[in-house]
Amino acid sequence: MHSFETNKIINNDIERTDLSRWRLKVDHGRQTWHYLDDDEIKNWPQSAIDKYWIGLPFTAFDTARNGFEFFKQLQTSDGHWAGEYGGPMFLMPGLIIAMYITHIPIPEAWRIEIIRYLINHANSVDGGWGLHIEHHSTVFGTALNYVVLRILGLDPDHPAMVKSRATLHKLGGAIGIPSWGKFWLASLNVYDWEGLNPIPPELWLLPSYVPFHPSRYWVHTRAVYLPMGYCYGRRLSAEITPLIEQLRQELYVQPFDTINWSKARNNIAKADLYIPHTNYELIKLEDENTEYLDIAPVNKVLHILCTYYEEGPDSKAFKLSKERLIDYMWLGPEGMMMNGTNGTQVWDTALTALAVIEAGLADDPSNHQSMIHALEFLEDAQIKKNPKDSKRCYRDNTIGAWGFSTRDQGYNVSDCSSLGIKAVLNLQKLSYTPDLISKKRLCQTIDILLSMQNADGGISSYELIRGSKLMEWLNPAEVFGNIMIEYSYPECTSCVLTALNTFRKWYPDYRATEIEQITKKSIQYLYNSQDENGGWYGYWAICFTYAAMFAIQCLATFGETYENSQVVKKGCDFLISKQKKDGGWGESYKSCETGTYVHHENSQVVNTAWALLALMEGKYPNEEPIRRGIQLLISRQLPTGEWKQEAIEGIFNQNCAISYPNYKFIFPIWALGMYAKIYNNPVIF
Ligand code: LAN
Repeated sequence: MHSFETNKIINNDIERTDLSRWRLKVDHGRQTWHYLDDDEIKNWPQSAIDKYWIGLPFTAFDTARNGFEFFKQLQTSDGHWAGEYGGPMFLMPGLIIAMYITHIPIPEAWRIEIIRYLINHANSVDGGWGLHIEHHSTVFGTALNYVVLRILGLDPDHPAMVKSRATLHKLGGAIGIPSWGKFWLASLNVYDWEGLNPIPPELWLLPSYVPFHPSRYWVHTRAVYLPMGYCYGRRLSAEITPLIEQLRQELYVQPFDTINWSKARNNIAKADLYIPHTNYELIKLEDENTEYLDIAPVNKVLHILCTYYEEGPDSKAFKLSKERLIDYMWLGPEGMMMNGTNGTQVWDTALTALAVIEAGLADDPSNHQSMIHALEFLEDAQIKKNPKDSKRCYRDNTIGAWGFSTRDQGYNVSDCSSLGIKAVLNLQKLSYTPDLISKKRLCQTIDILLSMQNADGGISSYELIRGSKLMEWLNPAEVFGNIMIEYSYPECTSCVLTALNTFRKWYPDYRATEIEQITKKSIQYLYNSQDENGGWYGYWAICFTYAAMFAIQCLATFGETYENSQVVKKGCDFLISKQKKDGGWGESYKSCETGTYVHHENSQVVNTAWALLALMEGKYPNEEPIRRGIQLLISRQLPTGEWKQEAIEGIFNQNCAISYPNYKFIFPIWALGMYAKIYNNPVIF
């Protein structure tokens, strides 16, 4: 926010009053200035108008309030914060290829906007695409998105196609595409099933105690390989059309008929063609348990294929499945994309509510309605049942949990349930909100959280760790790391611990001993997962600054601070050592790939806010570096209250970046508000 500037040099040596005590009173146009005493000041905050005319710079609190004034406008009519969740570049191809194969018409408006998106996101140097929007061109990204544009009607002579095809050919053509790409191209009949390593659906027939049974995979990996196995087992390929004939020529650097397919994979014993009946039964259960959304976009579009082949285009299941494709589509400034999930509704809304409350903005009457609305949304989004036939489809209980997006999607995520309950407890504590969620339903959330601790004391994302780390050797997806099983994550562990501790303060009688036991073990896990430099590797956003915020915030709720805890001290010192000259922090997604802190060339408001929150929660004793970070956040705010989009914020599976555009509002508001509280909201020059 910019302050009023005069053309006179103000002499700061001349005695002046405490300028923060002045207020302008207005009455039918009458304007009078008043100098308040200690009592009066409490009930009459200084307004933006007062500050502007006195020439006072704006404070951290003003900036937080200003930021929320803007962000509040983005709250939807059902109480949540919507948002784009793009970034990955391998989701849309599955959708468009599946629609093409199953003859689902692609709406004309989608067609135009998807083309616009893909062309806008082609890398400017070589016209190709990578795994995600900030990635260099790869065969995976380029071949698949090339196919999408061809299906959507771009001519092979279109300049964008000529350029991207040249890049693809430079990379050796589509022959060397990673396995998920081979799968999609084979389904489209422009790759031979011979060229794939087997994806045997028979694995599902093994007794589930077998150590490598698929039910022990990480839930997303399991969700992907179930329908892939089904299609692979039946070698299902699209009928040949003129477009497919052409693609067969365009995608490769040698004639299609001369390709030696079995050399294209690394020879593994051939699976037989028998499809266990149970395979499709599990596919159906996943559809029914998620209202046909499925856990994420990858298995969603695979299910479209399976349902089409198994039940036919006129079946009820195919119709229901089709209707939920639209849930994944999002229109952004550059065109239409496919989101990484069916949205970020619960996650962003819970975080926003916590930020607003902790920043002290929820008390402002102008924000009451917004907070009530957020509470109503979270009440509605809490999952109210367990999955049908949960044992049969290897699912855990979900009653009382929150997922990442919506209730329909229906998967519990440890940290989403944690933020959900924490936000609800804090919202329901406000003087003006109704108690929408009963103690019974809050206890159900706690039951879920208490069931999620792994043997190492940490907490995973969706389920307990079910298999051995050795299973990573079987990881067939070359583009992602650590996807075969669940792991304990510092962020998830911190969130669960913080939630349990918050709950315990309200309801000290419920499962107190177990909460105590779990807490002790989890704190130990957090200590153990800190690296020798003092950082925590963050798995779900970039990267060390993100995890430090969660870990230190969590330890702080147990009274650990810079002064009394070696762990917190090390964590804070680590962050301080990464502060940039301009007072901010900027971390690159390369941190996630390499496992060591990599600076982004510029400070980022999101990384800065995370680092500041960690330092303030940890009670870092020196205000100066914190104030410099706050100054950076203030200086990056536009007069509208907005912060501009900077680099991509999120990550998954160590390698794929994903956008969280609401973070640039949520975390700066949170950090600025916290600063104002701790340091009595000084004027920042
Ligand atoms: C997400 C998004 C949210 C994220 C957090 C809640 C932030 C995290 O703390 C726990 C894990 C979770 C829920 C998560 C897991 C993996 C997801 C669903 C994603 C990163 C979004 C997209 C990704 C999904 C697996 C994409 C499909 C790719 C595959 C490799 C199957």
